[in-house]
Amino acid sequence: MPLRSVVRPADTESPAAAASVDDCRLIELPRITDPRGNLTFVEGGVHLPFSIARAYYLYDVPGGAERGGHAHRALHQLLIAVAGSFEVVLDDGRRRRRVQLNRPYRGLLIGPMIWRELDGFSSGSVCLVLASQRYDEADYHRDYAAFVAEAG
Ligand code: T46
Repeated sequence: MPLRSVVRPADTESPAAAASVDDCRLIELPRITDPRGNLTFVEGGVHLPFSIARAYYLYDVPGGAERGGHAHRALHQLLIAVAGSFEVVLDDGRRRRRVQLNRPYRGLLIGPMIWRELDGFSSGSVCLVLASQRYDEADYHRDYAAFVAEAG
């Protein structure tokens, strides 16, 4: 999967059925290296193709646990392993691909109508998520069969 540091605006016009796992891309974020410790920053609309409406993070994830297991109808998100590592399975209803996140300066951009499952969390890992919209349960597809029917 290619790394890209230049973002293009999120496509909010295309029908959801056009979503593909190939549209999920890794973004390289700025890194300010310093003997005191490194710093990475993210600006919505600059490093991300959307404005940031919400941030949340997963932490204290027990070994063997799985998160996700759903898709979003309209939400765009950037996932970053700000500590440790984990893996993300991406599924557009036709194909699946697995991506490992293990750098705090690299994010995985996931658009609407992509089923995601997170597993393989290392001890002490933290998954930071920057999202384009505030939390809305109505935006979730939590039933895989219904998701595939709509995605297909
Ligand atoms: C995603 C993966 C990576 C809220 O109240 N506000 C929020 O912003 C979020 C994200 C969740 N919640 C509540 C909803 C549930 O009662 O927290 C509970 C756990 O949520 P969920 O089971 O959806 O958590 P994950 O880790 O399976 O999924 C989350 C996101 O929901 C999802 O968008 O892509 O992280």
